[in-house]
Parts: sequence; C-alpha cells; structure tokens
Amino acid sequence: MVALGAAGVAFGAPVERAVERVVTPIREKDPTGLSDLVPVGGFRYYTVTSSVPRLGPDDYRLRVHGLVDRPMTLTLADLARMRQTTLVRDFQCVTGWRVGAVHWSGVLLRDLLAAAGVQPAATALTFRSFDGVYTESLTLAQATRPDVLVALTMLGAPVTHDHGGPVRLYVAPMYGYKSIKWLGEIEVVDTVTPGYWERQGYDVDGWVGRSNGRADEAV
Ligand SMILES: Nc1nc2c(c(=O)[nH]1)N[C@H]1C(S)=C(S)[C@@H](COP(=O)(O)O)O[C@H]1N2
Ligand SMILES: [Mo]
Repeated sequence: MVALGAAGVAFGAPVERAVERVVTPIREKDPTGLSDLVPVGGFRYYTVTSSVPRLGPDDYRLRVHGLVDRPMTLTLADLARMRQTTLVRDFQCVTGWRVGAVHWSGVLLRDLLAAAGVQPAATALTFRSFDGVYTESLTLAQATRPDVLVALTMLGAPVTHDHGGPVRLYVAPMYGYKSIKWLGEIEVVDTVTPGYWERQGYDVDGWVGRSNGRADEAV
C-alpha cells in the first residue's frame, strides 16, 4: 500500500489542478517578519467542485455524530461560544507551495470531541464538506492533538468563503489536503476511510516532510 501510494504521487496521478487561482501573497500582510518563509507566493484556492454554497451565521451548521454520547448540530454562534485556541503555523500543500506563519483560531477538535463524548469503540473520524464531494479522515489519536483546529479564523479574519469558510479544518502537522474546507460534518467511526485525494494516491497519514515520498526534508 505504501509503495502504491508513493508511485501514485511520483507519476502524478493526483494533481490539484481542478480550480486553482493564485492570490496575493501573504508577504504584504505578514507582520511577523517571517516573510522569507514565503518563497513563491501565497495560498492557492483549491476546490474540486465547480460551486459551493455560501453559508453564514444564519444557515451554517456543523454536525458531530457517530460514536459519540451527545450528537450535536452546532451553529457558528455555538462554535464561537466555545473556548477559542490560536495557532501560528505554516501551511504547506503537498504540491510544493507553502505559506509561513499563518494565524489561525477556532475550537480545538479535541475540545469539540470532549463535548460530544467519544465512545470507547471510536478509533477514527470522517469529515465531510458541504461542497458535497470532498472528504477527509484522521485517526482519533491524530484528531486529539493540540494542533488540530476547527478553524473559524485564518489570516486574522473570519475564514473567507474561498478558503473554506465559515468553518474549515486546520491540521497543522499535515499537508494541506487534510485541512478540509467548508466543513459540514464530523462522524466519529471505528475505521479510517481514506479521503478524496487519498483515494487518488496521497498518503492517509499526511505528515509534512515524512509522507508522500518525502523523507525528513526540512519543514
Ligand atoms: N472541500 C475542500 N477542501 C480542501 C480542498 C478542496 O479542494 N476541497 N483542497 C485541499 C488542499 S489540497 C489544500 S492544499 C488546501 C488549500 O486551501 P486553500 O484553498 O484555502 O488555499 O485545502 C484543502 N482542503
Ligand atoms: Mo494541496
């Protein structure tokens, strides 16, 4: 399986070219002085669908269900009332671009899971986007790390629609494909189901610098 995955990437099977738009580099906005971490521009906007509903405070919902004691359907206000955690971390796409020292905030996924009450049989999570197509996965151990965020802000402002707002996942230690945009649903399950790009060859465990054929390059 590992060899197959690496071969898939090496021969270019998954290419995130669906809809790609290069936007203004973060460089101009970056007050941290770390802008030399942005050698080749900023974020690209990615989506695998041609259109995504625009949801806001009135109609956004996050459903948390599956192997939990208290299934929940949360509004944006519900999420905003929970403890907010800030992370400042790089964002790196497996295709090579990286944005340094991005400011994120939101609810730690582990806080959300604690609120829902994860049942003993649970070992993994399935994430579904309200774009209707994109999915992702994490093991429970990965999901409860202190650097995995249900993000409400990104770059110091509410997550924009194009970046997956109003709510996206941010999995800091992994390549960008794990950070599912337009997060609509979290299901707590007992098996990892590979996500959208993972079914096309990317590693399910998408650690930056040590997955997808990379061995410990500088990160
Ligand atoms: N729903 C959804 N989430 C997604 C993607 C996508 O196409 N659809 N692309 C992923 C990939 S490959 C990357 S690198 C990042 C890009 O985030 P950005 O579009 O905010 O730059 O989103 C990830 N999450
Ligand atoms: Mo990506």
